[in-house]
Amino acid sequence: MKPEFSPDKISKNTCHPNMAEFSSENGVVMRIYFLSNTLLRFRYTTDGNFEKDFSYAIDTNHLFHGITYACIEQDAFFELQTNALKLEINKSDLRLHIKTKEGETVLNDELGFHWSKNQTYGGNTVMMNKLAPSGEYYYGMGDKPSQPNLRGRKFVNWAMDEYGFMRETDPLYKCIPFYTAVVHGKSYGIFLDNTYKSHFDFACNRHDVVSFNAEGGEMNYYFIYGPEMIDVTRQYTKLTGVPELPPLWALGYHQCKWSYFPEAQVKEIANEFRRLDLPCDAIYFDIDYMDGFRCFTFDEVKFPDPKGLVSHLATLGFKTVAIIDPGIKIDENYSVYTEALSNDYFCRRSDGSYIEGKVWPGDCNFPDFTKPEVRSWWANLFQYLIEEVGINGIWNDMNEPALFEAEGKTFPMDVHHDYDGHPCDHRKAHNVYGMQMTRASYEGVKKFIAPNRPFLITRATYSGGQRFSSAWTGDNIATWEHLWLANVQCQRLCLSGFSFCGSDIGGFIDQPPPELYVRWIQLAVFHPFFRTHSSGDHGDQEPWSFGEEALNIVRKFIKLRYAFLPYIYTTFYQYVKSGTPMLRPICMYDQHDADTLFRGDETLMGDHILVCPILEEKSTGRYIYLPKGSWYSYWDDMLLEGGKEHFLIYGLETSPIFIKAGAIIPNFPSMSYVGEKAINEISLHIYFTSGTTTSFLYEDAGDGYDYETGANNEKTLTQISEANTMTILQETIGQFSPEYKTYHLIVHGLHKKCNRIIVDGSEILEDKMHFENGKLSITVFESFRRLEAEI
Ligand code: MIG
Repeated sequence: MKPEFSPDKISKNTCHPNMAEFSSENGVVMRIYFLSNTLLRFRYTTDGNFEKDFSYAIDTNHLFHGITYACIEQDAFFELQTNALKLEINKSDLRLHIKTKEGETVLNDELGFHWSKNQTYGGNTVMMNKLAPSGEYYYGMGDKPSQPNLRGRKFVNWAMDEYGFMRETDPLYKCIPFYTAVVHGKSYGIFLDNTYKSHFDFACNRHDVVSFNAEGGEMNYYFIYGPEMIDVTRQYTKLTGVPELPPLWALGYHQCKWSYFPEAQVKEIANEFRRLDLPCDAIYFDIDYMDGFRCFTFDEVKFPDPKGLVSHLATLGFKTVAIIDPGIKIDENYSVYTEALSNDYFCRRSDGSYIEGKVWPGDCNFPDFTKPEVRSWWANLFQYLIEEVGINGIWNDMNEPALFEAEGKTFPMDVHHDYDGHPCDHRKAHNVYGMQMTRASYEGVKKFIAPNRPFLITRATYSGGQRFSSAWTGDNIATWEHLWLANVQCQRLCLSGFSFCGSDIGGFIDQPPPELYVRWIQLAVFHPFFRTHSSGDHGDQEPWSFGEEALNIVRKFIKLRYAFLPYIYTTFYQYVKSGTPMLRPICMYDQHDADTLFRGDETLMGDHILVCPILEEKSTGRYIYLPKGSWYSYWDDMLLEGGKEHFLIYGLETSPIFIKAGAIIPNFPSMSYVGEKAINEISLHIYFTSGTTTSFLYEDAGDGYDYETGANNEKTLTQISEANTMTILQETIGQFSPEYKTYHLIVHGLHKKCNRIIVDGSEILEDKMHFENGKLSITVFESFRRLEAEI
């Protein structure tokens, strides 16, 4: 083992306004930045010199501007205090103890910061050990295909193309070195903002130690205190940024395959969706649309008139998304290549030659997306696809970066990167390469799609990449295990600040049996990104490819997605506004309930819908743990008590969906695609229960930017009920005038008709109330403020 070093006695300390600095006798300097009462940043250098402070992850617009803190010297340690936390720093070895203000332990250093020297490349491997008390559990870490609760596991962060990955394959495509921990009801998070290959060990090698280290750079991590887990994710997400609101169509159903071509096939697929009454908003062009896999070109034989095709699809209500890879074909007759070459935009190796790698087009060079000038050039290339051809969204693939036949399947480590003016080798830039590609693509799409909103999707990314693009989980397989994985990975991404995510529905590799495809659709209806994709070389994967029964069920569920769109869009808005994850594992819903801490199947989508996939073949039902509280079973309005497991029956035509009692869920009328027709009414499903429950509805034009200047509504809908009365209050902030003028209210869970209903002072006539199967329905004005019902 290499010799390891650790800090010794503190020789000096300085308390600056928002930052404290401690130096040890052997040259270590630790800085603690007090960003907020609950958000702290720690940096260490071993030779007294800090690197220039630069991060791709941190959102430059974040609002954690720093706070003042108290610094008290004790005999054995320094004590630093915020309004929420107390830190103790040992004078003898710089080790750190984090407590609540009240003095309860949150997190203790074990060995704390230590390092070894990197003899091959120079610099250090920087390491951190923390104590892992029993009963502490770990979650997060991006796309790791592992059990939800990570205690006992270890992971590597290094973006990798893993075709046909399996459970426990590590690393995968994405690199999000962030986790949250729950310990005896309290939660905190750690974000290691270091882009080198990093390793996290959650009490695996040593049962009582959590460690994280990086093979270069600085020990630079953030500590985030909740104490609620959801607030840890929110703070992390605010720190690393949120995306802008997507166009509403991006939350509809998307159909993809590698690849739909020629033109006639694309049209046929589109027609089939409309003929079979299957709602769908987007169709994808995978790599075969290109001329010899040259980015920003179309194959003239397969697609003689791309612009005509795209506008034809638009008349059918389809948006189009086209793939773009980072590899640029070495071809002197290809302008993208010659432009990049003459401007020196390609990545070079240490001997000055360009990095050449084989991908789909054959030998390629690769733009250095970590250079601002290269990003603006790349952004401008989208003028052709977006503005001229009329493509609506962009898909970035192979951006780990992935190379065929290369050692390690990626660039050699001596490749140079600009890193926005902080030149470095590939060891440091590898994990951000994909993210910087999506950043450049985002800038381009945004520019040319104006006045509409951009939509992007990527495979590789780093912390903060959620600002630029949505993501999918990569090349999965049509197996039941992968259905389980899709569920776990999407929840994990949401926990890790990356909510706009989904999996290839049905599996990318191999063909799913009809039953698996149906179960996958049933899960993905509640994933933020909802797309079927397949490698296409083993049969078809359109909703009609699995027989009549499957088609009818799939149609019903895609329609359900469109019905729930206002709820899903509201959930997206909460993500954008507050960093609130869209999918919330039930441990995040109730971290104080120990029964939630190991479960991964059940999940909340937004505030009030709980879903759970059916994960087994020929299953007719399953055990489901409902968190504390009361829940309505969606299909039959049966009211179930939470805080325990229920065995419930689900034939193939239904899946576990529960609505929190008290919630008000908005639904759209049926449609074939977003914007097909004016929305003339929204249904509000009110789930009756005693007590007070608050629900939200966010609305705006669904595209464009008028919402930024006030054309949006934040509606708060509150149900206040007792056994015999129900009051519904609506408060609206905003100046958006929706097309619809009325709500169709449907009250679930009543045993009889109401005696009297008064809306804004006027009584609703008997004959305007309908009562059927335990549901009461009435129509009220969209502008109503107060409804009172006597039951
Ligand atoms: O080497 O573009 O994950 O979604 O269909 C395969 C072809 C390249 C990998 C992506 C997949 C996509 C495929 N791509």
